[in-house]
Amino acid sequence: MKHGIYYAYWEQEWDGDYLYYIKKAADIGFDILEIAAQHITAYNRVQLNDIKKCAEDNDIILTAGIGPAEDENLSSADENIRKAGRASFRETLLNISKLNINIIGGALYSYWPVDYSKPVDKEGDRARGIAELKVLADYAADLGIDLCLEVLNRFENYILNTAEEGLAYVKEVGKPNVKLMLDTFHMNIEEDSIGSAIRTAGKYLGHFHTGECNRKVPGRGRTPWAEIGEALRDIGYDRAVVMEPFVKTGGTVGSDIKVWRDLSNGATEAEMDKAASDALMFSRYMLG
Ligand SMILES: [Mn+2]
Repeated sequence: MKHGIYYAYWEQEWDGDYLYYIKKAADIGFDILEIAAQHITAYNRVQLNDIKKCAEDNDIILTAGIGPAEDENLSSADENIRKAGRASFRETLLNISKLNINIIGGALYSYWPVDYSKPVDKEGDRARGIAELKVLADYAADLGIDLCLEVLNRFENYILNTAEEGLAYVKEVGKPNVKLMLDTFHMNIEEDSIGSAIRTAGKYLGHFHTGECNRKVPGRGRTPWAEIGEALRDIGYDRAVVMEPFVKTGGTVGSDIKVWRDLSNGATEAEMDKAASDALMFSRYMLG
């Protein structure tokens, strides 16, 4: 099991100086840094190579997260939007492959954050997303990338809210590199039992996010970490565990994540680093 952290813990925008965060993650002792895939398409060959080399030099594995834009939604009823989604995903996957990234997770089957002022067509979106992902999966497989479909809570998406729904979807896509992704924050809202949800995912679990119920770092809340660790050991999970804390207000990150109060107690960057370090030790102990 490898442990990581999502760079946006320290950032207010869905982009950042990844060279800086790779070094920081390595200094703290993480194995993995997860980055946002959205802006990777804007990076030139030199920038991509610098990030790849920095990760290698610091013994950091990179993974990617994505919340697709509404106008690039693979499940949209609008053929032009699906077409834009296909093109965008192919470019993104090609670029992350240049960073040796082989895991991308998130709401790949939809868009994020969802605009609930619009009508919801769960069945239609589900069917269109499955058809698109069957094709995209083969493209990703050629690049050595696993597509990990994140189950989200009802306030953020409507297609996959539980591990059971996620598993059925992944099985319908039916591609070995399309896997399920769970996140303790979302499971806390939707699942009857977090342990059972992890066991439901079983061998289909391809990526795992952690965080407390209010998105503080693991170990500072009431999430059932012992139950989660037991379930992960039961299914023999040996892939990435990436903590995804959000504790600061402001910027697009604060707004998209709905952080309306400072959950860090006014922490300085050094104190944020220390909290991440404590959470890493806690996670290795509880989940490994
Ligand atoms: Mn997540």
